[in-house]
Amino acid sequence: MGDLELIEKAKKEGIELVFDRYNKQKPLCNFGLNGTCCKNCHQGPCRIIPGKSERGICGVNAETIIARNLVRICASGASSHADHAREMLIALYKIAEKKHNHYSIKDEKKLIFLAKKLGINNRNKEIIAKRLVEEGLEDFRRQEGLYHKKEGDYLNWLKIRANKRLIKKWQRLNILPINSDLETSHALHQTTMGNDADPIHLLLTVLKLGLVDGYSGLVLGSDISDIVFGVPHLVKSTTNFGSLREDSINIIVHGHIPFIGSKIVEWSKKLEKEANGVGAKGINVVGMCCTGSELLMRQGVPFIGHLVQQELAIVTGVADVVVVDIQCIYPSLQDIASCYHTKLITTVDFVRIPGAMHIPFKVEDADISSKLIIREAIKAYTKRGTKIFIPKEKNDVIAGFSVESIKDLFSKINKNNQWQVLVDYLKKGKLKGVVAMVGCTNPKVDNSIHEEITKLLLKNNILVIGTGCWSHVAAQNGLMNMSALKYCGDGLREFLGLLKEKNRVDIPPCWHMGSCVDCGRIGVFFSEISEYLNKDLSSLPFVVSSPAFATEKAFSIASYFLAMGLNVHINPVPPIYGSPKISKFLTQDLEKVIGGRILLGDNAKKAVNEILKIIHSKKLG
Ligand code: BF8
Ligand code: SF4
Repeated sequence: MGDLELIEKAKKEGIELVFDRYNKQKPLCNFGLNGTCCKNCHQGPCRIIPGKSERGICGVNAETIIARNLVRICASGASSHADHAREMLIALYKIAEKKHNHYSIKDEKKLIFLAKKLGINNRNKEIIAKRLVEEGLEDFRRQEGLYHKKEGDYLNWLKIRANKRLIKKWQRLNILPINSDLETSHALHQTTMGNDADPIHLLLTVLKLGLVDGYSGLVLGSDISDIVFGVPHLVKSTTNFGSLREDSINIIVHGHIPFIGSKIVEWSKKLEKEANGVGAKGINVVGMCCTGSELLMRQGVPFIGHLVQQELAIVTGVADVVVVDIQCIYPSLQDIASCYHTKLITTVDFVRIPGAMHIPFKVEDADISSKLIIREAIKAYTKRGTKIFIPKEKNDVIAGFSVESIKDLFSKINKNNQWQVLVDYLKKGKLKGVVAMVGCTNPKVDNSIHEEITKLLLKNNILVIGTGCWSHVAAQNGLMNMSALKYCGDGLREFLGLLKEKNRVDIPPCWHMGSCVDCGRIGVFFSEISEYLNKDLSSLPFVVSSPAFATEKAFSIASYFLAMGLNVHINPVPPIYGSPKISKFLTQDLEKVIGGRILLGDNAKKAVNEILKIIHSKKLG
């Protein structure tokens, strides 16, 4: 797919890549891999060595260390998503204040839909938006329920977006979060030296943090971004490095929040003449990682690479600007950019990279910063070197499968009960289940595992939906266009054919639901079906797989799905192996507590076997 040629090119040019650094780190530390190291205080750091040092200096054992570490991973992941969502809320407030006209409320329908759920009634959309923001921000500051727990003292977004059956279950387990910031800070406190030493109690906190991640991060983030940028609908574009253009100025937008990217797309058209003035044919904006998905599904922008490909994009020699906001940005980008003409630009105050240019980006002066960034790209283009190689491969992609657009597709078959369309196919057994593919790529893993699992699922008549870096791998391998129908079993092909016929649009077998934050859409998708059927989510043939998870965020997303009662395949093995008790609890016993558990499987066949076992045990009808 061109990656190998680019890796070869980097080698020739003396450029160190993530894969080289991974090799230098080998062998990776076993204590870290097994979860049995603790540096939560300075009596240590401590490591658990069976038969030698079974306890840390404070007396804590392997189970507790592992459980505490998982809590900290989830607190970090959840706070990243919650910060993202808060950023969206603040931006919406500024937009509603109308003190600037850089952005507007694009999707009034979604605004009203959410406002109604929150009990907000007004005729003025700006007033509605501000009140909606206040309700969202309440999930970051509510203190009620701390001392005197009352009914309903938990996240507003969970109240309006979660499945009612699940809320009751979470209430029974006492894991309903009061407010996002409080829960993540509480989790850090809970896991300091001399605090919670009960591993099961700590693992329940992992589930609670999954709910924080889900409702004050993922679902909230996607909902607000829909209000500002519009609910995604089916859209066509391209993927792979072949979407870069030698004759044009290439701007790679990388990170997670769609504000910068959407403005750069807009201004790239307006400033085209300036680009022509330096001999470029035009300005080609492409997306990397989750920003790639955000821009793809709403503006049809090509998305060109996932986590471990970000450096390769610069190695092509045609990346004029790489502009980044938050999360999953390798600091090595600057080292590589400095070997070419590429300008790396950071935009968020708390994400700085030494050597990179910093152009602060605020929604209230988005146009100014966007123009500055584009003009930097125009300047950089004039300094392009000759070390250029753009892999030719380029695949078509169909994206934009929001819950709303999926229901629209179904409504052409059953106007009033949209979910019945999917349910009928599941009941008839023509579709065996739905699997959500999520998460990252990882240099530790052969990332073709994404593609292999996906193809096996399609062959087994499983509808595949998904987000994040999985979507890049799937799209780059042609699984998000019509050519992938050849991988589908007969039942799945019939289902997709029916949707195509009734809607008169191409429906590929893998449904791109968006960026990682859009895992919230997956949660809403599953929740709505479970509510429609009035059945526990854990009784339905739905599974989640994260075959190459890399980040803390990916683990907190997994906790969100686990808390919903879903079975979640996670690879590589999360840091749990240092305790047989914890491993057994998470991979077996958790099912009795919440309905789902962690599935392991380090290759596609093993993973799919595990997934199919679950799916076949949960037949509908
Ligand atoms: O949030 S899938 S490597 S890019 S964490 Fe990061 Fe993982 Fe990619 Fe987006 Ni998600
Ligand atoms: Fe060691 Fe306990 Fe301190 Fe952890 S909290 S570093 S196990 S003494």
